[in-house]
Amino acid sequence: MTYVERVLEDLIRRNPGETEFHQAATEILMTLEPVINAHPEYEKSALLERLCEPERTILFRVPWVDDQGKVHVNKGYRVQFNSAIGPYKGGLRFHPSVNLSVIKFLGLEQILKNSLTGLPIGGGKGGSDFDPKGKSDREIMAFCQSFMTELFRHIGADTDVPAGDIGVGAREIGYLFGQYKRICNEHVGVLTGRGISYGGSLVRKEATGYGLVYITEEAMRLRGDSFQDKITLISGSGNVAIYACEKAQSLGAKVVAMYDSDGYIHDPNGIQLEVIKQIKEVERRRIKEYANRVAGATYHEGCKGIWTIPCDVALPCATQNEIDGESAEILVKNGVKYVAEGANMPSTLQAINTFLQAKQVVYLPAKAANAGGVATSALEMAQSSGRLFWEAEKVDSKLQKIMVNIYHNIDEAAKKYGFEGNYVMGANIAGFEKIANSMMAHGIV
Ligand code: NDP
Ligand code: 2IT
Repeated sequence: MTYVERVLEDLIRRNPGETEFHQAATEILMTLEPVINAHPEYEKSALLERLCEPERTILFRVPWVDDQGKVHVNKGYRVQFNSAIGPYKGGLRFHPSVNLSVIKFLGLEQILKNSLTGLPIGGGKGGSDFDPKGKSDREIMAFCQSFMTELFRHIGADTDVPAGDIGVGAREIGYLFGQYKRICNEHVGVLTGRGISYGGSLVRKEATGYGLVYITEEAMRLRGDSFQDKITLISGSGNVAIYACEKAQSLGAKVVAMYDSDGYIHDPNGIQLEVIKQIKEVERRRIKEYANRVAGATYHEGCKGIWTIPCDVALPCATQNEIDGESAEILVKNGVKYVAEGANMPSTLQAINTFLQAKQVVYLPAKAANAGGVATSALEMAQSSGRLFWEAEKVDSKLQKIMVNIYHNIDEAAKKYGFEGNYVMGANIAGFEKIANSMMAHGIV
């Protein structure tokens, strides 16, 4: 048994039931074999065992009172996974499916993603099993204040800087920041994704979706191709999906379908994004509404059917394991050329294999493809510590350069180890090398 296999077996045994964490660790560790073989000193210093064990795991109670006066108790999490290259950095997810396994898979991915950005940010993730759906603004505020009343003692602008993820957007970040500032009496860059009027960065809201399209555009450009007239599917209709759609459409793509967790809409004439924004960002209603408002569009219950629509480009932007092996096979059979992941771990291990084996498909994995969000968070941190405010063009051009660089780095890392075109290998290896160097430099810590 190799070192990598042993570490993985131990990890699965010592973290029972954490299926999402096992999945992410398997995907990552199994690609690191060539680097590990080239560096026997990594095994001697138990580098992989240390990488896979969070530096700190914080679990806490979040009590809050709803509008009827009923008391609820949710679970709160912050996993401070790895600070080798910078302060812990990563989002907070509020969704009923959140558990320790989900937060750990996200945290492990985040370490390598943040390394790929080229910026000094470590990896962390947090959240709660709180469900923001259907809650009043006051209930959201009460929950966020209670969550921060514990979290504040573990975070800081140079220690750990949370941001948004599923269920945590501008509104939640505002309430979380307000409570942090009240408790600590400090107006600092302790959260990113803040409003523009109180320390946020222009383009952060759009950054994950735009970045996803920029890296895909670079992959297309190098193949003499572009987004022009590409039939595109985008899953989800939240922050990442909406801004991926906006940028893809501006480059000429024809986005024909999107979804929320109830079902998908199909608009063969091309999605009218203003209608989606109105329904999702302004009214906070279900995507089903779109079919009532736009002639020619249809609504279909359930999410999975979206992947049966023939397309050139698939941008999964909702959640983990939304593309299983069967859906991946249908996408490939229907001729998909580019699959780029806005969501974290949207493809199952079987789906990844299907994409990698299909020679016609360029597959850009999440930790590279969706790194634009956290990269722009790091730009927000730089502006906060410098007490500066950069114009949108400056942030956007930095984001674009970062995404193009990520593409070239993962491409070169794949080639270096003899896996040309395999960006899963490329992204894991390129992200890992910088972490490994830093961890070795720090000694056994
Ligand atoms: P949002 O909460 O804004 O949107 C999430 C979208 O995904 C909604 O349309 C939601 O539908 C849908 N969704 C969530 N869970 C499920 C599910 N179990 N089944 C089907 N649909 C689901 O989140 P974001 O757009 O911020 O995040 C989307 C993905 O992108 C996540 O995987 C996140 O980790 C990743 N990501 C986000 C970044 C960011 O900066 N925000 C950065 C990098 C990655 P519904 O409203 O019905 O729940
Ligand atoms: O998954 C992610 O990279 C995010 N949710 C964004 C994290 C961040 O700190 O901006």
